[in-house]
Amino acid sequence: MSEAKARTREEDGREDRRLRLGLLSDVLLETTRFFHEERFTQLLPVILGRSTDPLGPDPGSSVLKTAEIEYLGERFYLMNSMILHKQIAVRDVGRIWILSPNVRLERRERATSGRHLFEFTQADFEIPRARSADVRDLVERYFVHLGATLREHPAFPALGVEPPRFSVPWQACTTHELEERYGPSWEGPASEASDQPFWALCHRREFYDREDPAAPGHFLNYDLIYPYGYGEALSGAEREWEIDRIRARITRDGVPHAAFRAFLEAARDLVPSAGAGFGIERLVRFLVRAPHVGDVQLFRRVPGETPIL
Ligand code: ASN
Repeated sequence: MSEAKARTREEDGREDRRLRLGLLSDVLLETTRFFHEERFTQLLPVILGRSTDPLGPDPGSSVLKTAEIEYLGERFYLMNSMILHKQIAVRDVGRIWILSPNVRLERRERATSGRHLFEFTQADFEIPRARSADVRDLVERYFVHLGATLREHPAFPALGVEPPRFSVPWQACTTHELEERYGPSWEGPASEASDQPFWALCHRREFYDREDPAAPGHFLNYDLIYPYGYGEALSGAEREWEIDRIRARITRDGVPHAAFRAFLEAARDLVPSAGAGFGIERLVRFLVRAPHVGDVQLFRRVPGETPIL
């Protein structure tokens, strides 16, 4: 290949990235507008916490460890997610949302999944006294809002992709039904087989997702899965909010109590709530059909890749 052609391809890559980042910027604007119109209070994110999301047990999780630092004699964890802070915030403030930077030290092998990053931003929200169906309805309205407001965005024709058309309500299946149909690694094939996002209900997961008191062994949580093989978009749940149930779940999960001491102290009078979080980069990757989620970041954070800065 001649040098001129190589340069052109690099310039094309740069132009694609500029277009994707332009769309991402408008996704942030429309997300902010939506949550504001839905009467959520936006909080600023927390980056260092005395407790953070254990990200497990979850068969889908592949983090090597939780990053931590020592500062003035105190141990702080880098935020895996703000779920524990959200439970305090929903008690103290009410309906809240946050654009929350998360650090997840994913295994090197995750580089090729197309959708894992060691640093990303999620839109994370929580609603007092909400139930699973309320959150799923809100998320569907959010996607319809995005589809309507971004339909004419110039990035779509410039990148040669169709703007998304969302038709709601979306199908909801339990993970048990999905496993029966597609096997234990159902997410990829089920996503490939769909042309609209769909809900996957009832995952056995972290202690903060509520186990159905009427049906132990069943969980009042939900994932949203993108179609066309783009995989997980969002995860959320009704929450465990009674301190004794939280303690029992932490013990059952075998995660170290010491890492949650600060949370257990702060979590004495929680309120029932439900919420969810979705990755902004995964959302934009899906909208523009980018090969890798790192393609929508200016400073790529792909496991095992050395970032330019
Ligand atoms: N944000 C998710 C939730 O609300 C938790 C996570 O990111 N692990 O359930």
